[in-house]
Amino acid sequence: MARFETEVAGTRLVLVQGDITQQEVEAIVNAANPDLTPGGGVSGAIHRAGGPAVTAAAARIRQERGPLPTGAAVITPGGNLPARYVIHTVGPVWRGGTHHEPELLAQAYRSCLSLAVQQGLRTLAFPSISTGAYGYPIEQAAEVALRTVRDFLRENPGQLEEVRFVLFSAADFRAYRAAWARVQGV
Ligand code: AR6
Repeated sequence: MARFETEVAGTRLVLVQGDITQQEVEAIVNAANPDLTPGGGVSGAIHRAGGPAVTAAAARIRQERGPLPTGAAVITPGGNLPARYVIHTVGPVWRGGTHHEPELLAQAYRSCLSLAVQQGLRTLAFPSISTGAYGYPIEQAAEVALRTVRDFLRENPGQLEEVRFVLFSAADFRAYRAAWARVQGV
């Protein structure tokens, strides 16, 4: 499986092709819907693998706080996953790029990173948020994702040991690898 590793301000930044439900990190991120129901895509897979502990905790948060706004994040236990926690965030639905999609996507990544640091977590894995059912073009999403993570790591040096992007397909991995080359050039 394809893998790429670099370093940003003392944190390992890893791109890997794979299944996020199998990652041995402290927390994995879920590309959730505002109601925090299992749904399909990566969210369905995470709820299936994590089991009722994940789905029930997410339902409780939904009941207490209402729908999760786009760009926000909450944390639940990881249930049966190798990861101890799941951080659920809602990315933007792509509506042509003129509805603040880049800002909202960046906010989703930042919310997850901040929550992980707040909780004292050291290793975190992201899927490619918004690039499935929500339709965000992957080349653009990858660039926002990587620039946002790079900037956060520079602003919070030494807080995280590893941030990993787990890309489901070889094509998605290549898109992130190419986006990293563009982001680095800036
Ligand atoms: N591991 C890693 N990545 C995965 C996995 C997996 N096991 N499964 C799918 N992906 P999506 P979104 C990739 O649609 O666009 C849900 O129904 C997938 O190939 O899961 O943010 C929610 O309930 C794609 O590249 O998330 C929401 O309603 C990426 O994960 C909605 O979809 C994201 O695709 C959220 O849409």
